[in-house]
Amino acid sequence: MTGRYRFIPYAKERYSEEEMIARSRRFYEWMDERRTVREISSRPVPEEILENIIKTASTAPSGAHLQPWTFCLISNKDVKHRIRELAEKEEKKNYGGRMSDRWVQDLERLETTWKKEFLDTAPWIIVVMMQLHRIGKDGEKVPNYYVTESTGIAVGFLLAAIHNAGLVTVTHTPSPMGFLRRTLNRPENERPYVILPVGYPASDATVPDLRRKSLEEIIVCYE
Ligand code: IYR
Repeated sequence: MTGRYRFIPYAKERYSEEEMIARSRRFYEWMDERRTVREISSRPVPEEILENIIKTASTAPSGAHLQPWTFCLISNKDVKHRIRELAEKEEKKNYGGRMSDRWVQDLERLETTWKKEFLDTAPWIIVVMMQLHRIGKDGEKVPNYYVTESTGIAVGFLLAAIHNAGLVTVTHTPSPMGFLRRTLNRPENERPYVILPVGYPASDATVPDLRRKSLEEIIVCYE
């Protein structure tokens, strides 16, 4: 690796306590409006928005700051359709017996199926790849660290950025996802992490009227 980083001051006090309370509440209320949407409009979305969203994701922390991720940004209709065909082929097998009865039963109330129309309709698809290792000067494997965790955090940032832009997505994880590396012609050190179709919600899109766990259900206080 190259030399050490230069360290720069960061201890700026940004907000008063009151502002912090208001901002944290407003951010929570805004994030609480985010929903997974499976019906996505074909209405075009400017590429610049997608670039900003991806730049935001890449501000995530990562193991040893190695940023072990690649975002494949797809608008090509044929590539999207190919991904749909291959994803549906796997999902048909998953819903048709590869997932446990309990799993299918747990998904029933969300009404998900093997059909993934959003892979054709969404103007953009982001396929997030994690870089399992780096490739050294002589082609040798050089390790990355906490690759799954780092990429997961970046995807969290990505979801927040998509919502912030006023767009919607669904975290789609057909299993297995190996076909993506071949279809997108990615190197062997990359492994698909998730597929995110991005766009406006379709005009007739609906979402389940679900509830989130209350604070009491998710928090344990040690005061
Ligand atoms: N990967 C499949 C199945 C699926 C699994 C879970 I857990 C979900 O929360 C939703 C779907 C699919 O994408 O349909």
